[in-house]
Amino acid sequence: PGTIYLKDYSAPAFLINRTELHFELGEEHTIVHSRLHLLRSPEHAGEPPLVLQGQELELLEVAIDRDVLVEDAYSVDEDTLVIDKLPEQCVLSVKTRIRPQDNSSLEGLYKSHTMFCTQCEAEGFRKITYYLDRPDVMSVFTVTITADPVRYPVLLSNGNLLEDRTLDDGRRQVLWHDPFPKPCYLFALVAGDLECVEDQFTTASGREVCLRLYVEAKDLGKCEHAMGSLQRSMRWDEEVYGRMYDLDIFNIVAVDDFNMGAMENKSLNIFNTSCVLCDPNITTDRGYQRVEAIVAHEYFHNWSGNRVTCRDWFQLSLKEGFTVFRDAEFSADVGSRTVKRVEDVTLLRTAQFAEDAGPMAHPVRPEAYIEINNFYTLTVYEKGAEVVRMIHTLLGAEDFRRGSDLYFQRHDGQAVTCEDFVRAMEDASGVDLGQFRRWYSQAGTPLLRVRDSYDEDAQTYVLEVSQSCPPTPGQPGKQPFVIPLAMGLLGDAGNLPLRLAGEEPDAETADNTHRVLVVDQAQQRFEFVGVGERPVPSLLRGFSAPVRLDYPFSRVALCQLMSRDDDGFVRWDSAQALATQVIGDVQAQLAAGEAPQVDALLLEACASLLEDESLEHAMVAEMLTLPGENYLAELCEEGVADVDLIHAARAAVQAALGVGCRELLLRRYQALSSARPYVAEGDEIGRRALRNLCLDYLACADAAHLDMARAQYQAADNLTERLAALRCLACYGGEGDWAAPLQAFYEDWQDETLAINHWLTLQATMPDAGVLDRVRTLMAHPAFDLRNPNKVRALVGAFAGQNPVHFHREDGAGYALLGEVVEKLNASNPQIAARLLTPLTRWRRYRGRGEAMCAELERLAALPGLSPDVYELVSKSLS
Ligand code: B3K
Ligand code: ZN
Repeated sequence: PGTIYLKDYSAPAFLINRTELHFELGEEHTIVHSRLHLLRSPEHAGEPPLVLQGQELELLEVAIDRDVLVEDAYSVDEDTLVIDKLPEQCVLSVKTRIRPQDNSSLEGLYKSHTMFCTQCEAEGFRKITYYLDRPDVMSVFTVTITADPVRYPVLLSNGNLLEDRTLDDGRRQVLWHDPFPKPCYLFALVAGDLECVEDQFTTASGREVCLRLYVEAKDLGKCEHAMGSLQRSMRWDEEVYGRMYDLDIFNIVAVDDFNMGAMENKSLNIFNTSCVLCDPNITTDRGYQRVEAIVAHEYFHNWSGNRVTCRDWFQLSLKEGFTVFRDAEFSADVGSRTVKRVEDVTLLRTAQFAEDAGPMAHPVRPEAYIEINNFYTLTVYEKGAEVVRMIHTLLGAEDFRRGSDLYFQRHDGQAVTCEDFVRAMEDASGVDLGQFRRWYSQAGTPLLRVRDSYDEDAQTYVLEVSQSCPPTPGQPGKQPFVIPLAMGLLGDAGNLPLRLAGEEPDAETADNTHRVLVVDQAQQRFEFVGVGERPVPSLLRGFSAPVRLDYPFSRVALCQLMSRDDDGFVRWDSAQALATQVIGDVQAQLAAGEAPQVDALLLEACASLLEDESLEHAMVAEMLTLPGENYLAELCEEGVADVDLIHAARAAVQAALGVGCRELLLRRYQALSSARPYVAEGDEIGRRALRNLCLDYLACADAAHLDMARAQYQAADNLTERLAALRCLACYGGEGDWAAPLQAFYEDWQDETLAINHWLTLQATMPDAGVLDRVRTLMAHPAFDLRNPNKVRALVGAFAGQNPVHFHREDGAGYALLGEVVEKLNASNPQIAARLLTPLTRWRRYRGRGEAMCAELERLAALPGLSPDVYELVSKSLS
């Protein structure tokens, strides 16, 4: 497979003003008839040939302006249809036959159970018909669908329904028209036996929008939360970004077999059922929040993605980074801002930092790819969102909004670049983002080293800040980034006023206890004056930049920040840092064969958190949650992470805290119980999170507390409490404790595939020695299906990603299991195969495991018929 480079971009030689598609949906095959209204681009001199992309298509007929072409007037191969000597303007008709029922890649037009649906981003449209399958070709689509009315009572596409009639042969035909020009990746079609929930939304301009959520009849009762989320997002985008919805209809369709979370097709979003359906018995609290965030994310794409789209796929973060930032702010506004930030930073530091330090590291705007599907990454999405957040921080909310208004106004209806976005921000604010642009072109996580000194006589406090960034593939050296460093200084009685040397002391700075230092050189010095006492620095407040911070915090300082800093994120982060240090102590003790000794400071800190009734429950739960094993591994140097030691040390610390805080945990657990029926809203979610965390500590500390878990399981009226209880039994009990409840859970919920997926994950992430065999057994269970990505992720993905001790078994059996599944999926669903493979790409991290991990990668590399998706990951990991 070849590499595609950003530097090779050239504008399309043809435009497609209008696209007419006609689908004859059938049980054996589907006929697609397209009429493309082509125009040679005025910018292109000469008579370039028309090169259309197409894959797995059976070409039946080609015609130009109604003249059917003879076979030597065009050429076809596996990937293209090439036509020479086209007139400057013409209508090209192409008839193809496709087989959606055999399409297991879940890209293009395919079948999920009995329904037809599409997924075109990034390059799935070429599996539907020959086309200029690139995002900078925008066209007005008109779509007719004919189908059996009994099997497919619902027939949907983008835009407005213009016609609906029964043909002479009894088939039904509908006609959809989308007035907004769009790239083909936003095209969608759905045909199935679905029911819908309907509601409405009135835009600020008075437009009445009909909102419909299409699901299988059995799921009609699970739509309320998504519908409410949609309405909240529509309102939020009007209020915060001034963006209004632009059609009279907005549809969401839920599909069981889907490669990712959801897709923002114009006015016809298609969702993985797991990201839209909600019910207390099948959805966790986290799940409710995830649904709200994803519904918002896809809705927000209507402007950041659809009205203004990407010129090419290297610009993917233009729509994804911006939209993730938008959905994160939405979640922060409708829920708890600090908790949302903590969750996002945890993901970023655990998984994106690992990506940025591994063989697939790439800039937010990549420069080369083999398979674009491999670049829907945490870097493009999450780090891309951090880059937009930094622009927001540097410009301030008002200028950022001006920049966003200018961007939408300037580029409405266009396919543009990250550069266009940054320029709009600059033009609207007057802030020079020249050097800031390096965040788009340089890969790797910068390291921010901070050292300080205090001069009591001079009353000055100096921060010496230096930045560096490790080499990444193809980028040995890096230039300094622009790093907004939000900070404050904590004194004995609270935050100190901040004044830099050279600044006038005035009334305004007197109560200025928070500021953003702009770090833009390799080394920099910030001198604060009038500092009356040696402060504890509160650094990187709100995680103001996606960097690793290196400052030698004492444990006492961490405890102060934890209990008293103004910034909720810093309070949480200090708790994490303290726990990380203590787990590090225990690792060293265990490695030396000594008994673990848990620093009393951590115990005291946890105890005071448990005693503090004034703190938000969710926040206490976050602060008491020990850093995860993957994060701890991520903090290690290459070749050093020892999964067994990390696991043992973390577990020992958790048990010690459970023992040490037993009374407080018990008291809090009881006090947090509630007789009220389940609601998935903020305070209640926080209450359950903290209560479940208390239970987890108690059960970890002493198996006698498993009775509480059993009681909780029995009493629970929701999945969140049921799963937390089951997890305690499964992690801290023996087979006698978990076997029967696991079986009972299956019997109770076997008809709810989304609940059963949690059941699969739980069993794949258990710590017992039998887990690998259990995963194998479950792969043959009726609840599993290799064709369904949710199930693959729930079982195999969870085992490889969330059970480090057993995935990294010394005998290599974990790697072999993953390799086998990747090999199977390589043929049927390459996108999922490549995703699943990710844990193996981290082979440089782990002590004593690199060789075995590489051996599995090499075995895969040598397989015949490797998809470009898997080939790219395997070859880049090994190089
Ligand atoms: N834009 C889609 C992702 C498409 C992934 C294609 N491999 C969903 C989203 O980010 O909103
Ligand atoms: Zn997106």
